[in-house]
Amino acid sequence: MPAKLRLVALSALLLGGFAQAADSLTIDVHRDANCGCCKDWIKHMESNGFEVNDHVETNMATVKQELGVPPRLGSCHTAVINGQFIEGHVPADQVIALQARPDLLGLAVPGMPMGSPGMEYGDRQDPYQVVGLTKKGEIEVVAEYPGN
Ligand SMILES: [Cu+2]
Repeated sequence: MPAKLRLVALSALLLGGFAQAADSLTIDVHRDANCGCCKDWIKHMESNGFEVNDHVETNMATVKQELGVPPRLGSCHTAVINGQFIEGHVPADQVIALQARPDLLGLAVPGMPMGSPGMEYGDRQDPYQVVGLTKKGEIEVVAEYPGN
C-alpha cells in the first residue's frame, strides 16, 4: 500500500475508534408519551453522564418486539445502546458494565420494582434483579438490589 493511502486508512481507523468511544454513553430511549417513570429514568441516566435520545412511541409492544425484548422481561421503556437493549429501570452503572459483555443481547429489570432508578417512592424498596439475555435465549442474573 502506498504510504499516503496507508495514512488515510490509519486515520479512518483512529476516527472510527474515537467515534465509538464518544458513542458509548449515548443511549436511545423509546417510551410512551404518558410514562412518568420513564422520564425519571431518563433523568437518572443523564445525571450519570449519558446523553439520551428520547423517542416518544405510540406502540411500545411493537418496539419491544422489534428490539428483541422477550415479553417475560418486559417493563415500561426500552432503550438501546451500542446495539444492546436496556429494558426498564436498569441502574446506569449496570448499563456501563454491559459494555464489557458483548455476549449479551441486552439487560432488563422486568416489571417496575419500587426503589429502582426512576421508581423512587419515599423509602419503598422492593428487592429486584438485573438480568441479561444471552444469545441462546437464556436469562442470567447480573446484579441484585439492594446490594449488601
Ligand atoms: Cu417505569
